[in-house]
Amino acid sequence: MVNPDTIVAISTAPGRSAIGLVRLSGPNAWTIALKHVKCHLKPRVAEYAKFTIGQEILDDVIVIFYKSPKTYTGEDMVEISFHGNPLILSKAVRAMIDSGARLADPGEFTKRAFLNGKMDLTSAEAVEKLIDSTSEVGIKIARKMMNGSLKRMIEKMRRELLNLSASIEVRIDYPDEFESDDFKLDFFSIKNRLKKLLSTYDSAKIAIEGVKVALLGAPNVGKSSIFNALIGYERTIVTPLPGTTRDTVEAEMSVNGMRVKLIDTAGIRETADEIEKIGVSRALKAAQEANVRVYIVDASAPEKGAAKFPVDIKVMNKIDISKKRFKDALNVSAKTGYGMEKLREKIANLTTSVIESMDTSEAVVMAERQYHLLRKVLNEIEEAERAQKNGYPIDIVEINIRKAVEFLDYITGEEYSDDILDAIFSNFCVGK
Ligand SMILES: Nc1nc2c(ncn2[C@@H]2O[C@H](COP(=O)(O)OP(=O)(O)OP(=O)(O)O)[C@@H](O)[C@H]2O)c(=O)[nH]1
Ligand SMILES: [Mg+2]
Repeated sequence: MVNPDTIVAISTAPGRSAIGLVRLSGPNAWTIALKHVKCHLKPRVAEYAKFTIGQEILDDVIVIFYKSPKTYTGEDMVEISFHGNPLILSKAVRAMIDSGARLADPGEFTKRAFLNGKMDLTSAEAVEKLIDSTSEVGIKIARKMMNGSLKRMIEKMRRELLNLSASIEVRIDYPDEFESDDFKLDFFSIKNRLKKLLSTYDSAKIAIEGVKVALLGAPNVGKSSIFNALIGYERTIVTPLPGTTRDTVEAEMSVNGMRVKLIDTAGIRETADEIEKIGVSRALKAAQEANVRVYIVDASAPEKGAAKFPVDIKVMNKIDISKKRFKDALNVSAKTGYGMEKLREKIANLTTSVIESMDTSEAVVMAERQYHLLRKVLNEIEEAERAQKNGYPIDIVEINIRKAVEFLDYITGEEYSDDILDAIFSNFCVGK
């Protein structure tokens, strides 16, 4: 282990709460804690104590000691629960730094868990996703990944690829014995599994990050009015002037316990205005990235022609000043509130179905890093397949297979570099 020092951090969320937890990990964790609490040192037993700094009592606490290697990080650890006042917690952390600990870097506890072989990189990434998840499905798949679902699948593919590579090598080493054999590697199954795995990424992302709902349409149709009505406060500016909203504006709302990111956009039209032009291109980008697209039309002056993107919900707004009702759309009025409950319901149904359509029975890809590496694995396999088809020598085919194995190893952390670890763990909070 490269990191023999002892780290300390507040592990609960910032702010006031009933309890605030401070964690220590490293060879001196117990010694440092014992400078501040008197305990009987029975591992894994919660003990009541007074946390002192010098002669002064800081707080009444509950302390648990954990003995290496059966701990989260694999090192000796101590967890101390204080009353959740940020002042108490930061004072306690400072006291333990004075006693020889170092403030932990973001994600350092989990990084140490990885370096000490307590978990592979996919499990470490799953910890972050589990904490960030905004839906029950997200929690479920993150838990599975934490328990090694993706790792097992990757290890199986790795074994298969190494077997292929071995069967090539034996032919390279003993060409005479295989002279007349019609050697063909079959990549079909592994390719399919990779494709299936890659296809889980989009829904997994939604399950973790929440559903993106974009409000789109021509200028002045009432997008911002509907946006404000849905989130329940005047977040964006509404005026009778077309082209009021210039940038995309985001706000969160909760739908059936899921986080929904609602996006107000600039009205889409041809314009010479430089600022508005950028706004329009951002609106089109939002349309592209959204999971649910709400297309809004002014019912009192409906424009001709269809939207330039697929529409999930069509809304006719300003129905209060329109003589007509529209059958193929939701008739609403942001002004009077008419139909708004129905719109809310429709958004809720669509967002729920986006997430519930997800197959949670198998391993899924949740992190962008994993996704990109798996794409590279697939590329190498396809390359190998092509090389074989074109009749290249088998040692050329093997190069691709070896590379595929290498990329698989990066996913699990069988192979890693400091840069990769930094990139992964710097996204974590301090104390994780
Ligand atoms: N009568 C009526 N007026 C509405 C309704 N919804 C919005 N308006 C009015 O329509 C005008 C434009 O509303 P906005 O919400 O700013 O429209 P927008 O689509 O965001 O417009 P841009 O940001 O310019 O693209 C404002 O004067 C609103 O008060 C409605 O349901 N009924
Ligand atoms: Mg607007």
